Amino acid sequence: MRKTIAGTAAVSVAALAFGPAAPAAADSIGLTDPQDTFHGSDLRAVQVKNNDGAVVVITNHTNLRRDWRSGSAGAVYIDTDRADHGPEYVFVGGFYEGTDYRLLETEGFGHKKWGAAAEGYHQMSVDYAKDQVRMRMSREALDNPGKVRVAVRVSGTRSDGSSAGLVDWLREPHSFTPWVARG
Ligand SMILES: [Ca+2]
Ligand SMILES: [Ca+2]
Repeated sequence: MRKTIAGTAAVSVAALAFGPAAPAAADSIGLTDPQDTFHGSDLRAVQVKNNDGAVVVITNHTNLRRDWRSGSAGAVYIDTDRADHGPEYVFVGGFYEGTDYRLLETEGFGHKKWGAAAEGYHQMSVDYAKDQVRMRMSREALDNPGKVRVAVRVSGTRSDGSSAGLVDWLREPHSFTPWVARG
């Protein structure tokens, strides 16, 4: 399956325009993901912004629904420390109406590795018209990271209640985006 890295192209153009003074790495990156299923949770794109005030992760989907029966949910694993193997945080949330979200510390992938709640501002919002989920974390909540990268897993439930085949990772399971430098 073909993947594109929109952020890389944008940075190359910026580097040409501004010469050696331009930053070596992007402070935001966008990756697309193919349509793997027709379920509303299906992941189509991920954007990561490593801003001065906050880290923002925006995911786009096929057709998000308010209905709880969609079962749509996501886990964004955040790697903030190269020296410590795997992700240090996970932002988990339901994408249907009435669900909650949490930012947790984690020792790796999978809910058995999830730990205590992270301390600091974080917020999630779902835009059903845009099929978009926006997760925002303060730098303090992530222990003031430099570069960050994320791995994204979404899932859903079929109308018959089963969820077989409805897990969709950005690229491959447990694979991270490139590192995104602090802006
Ligand atoms: Ca997909
Ligand atoms: Ca790490």
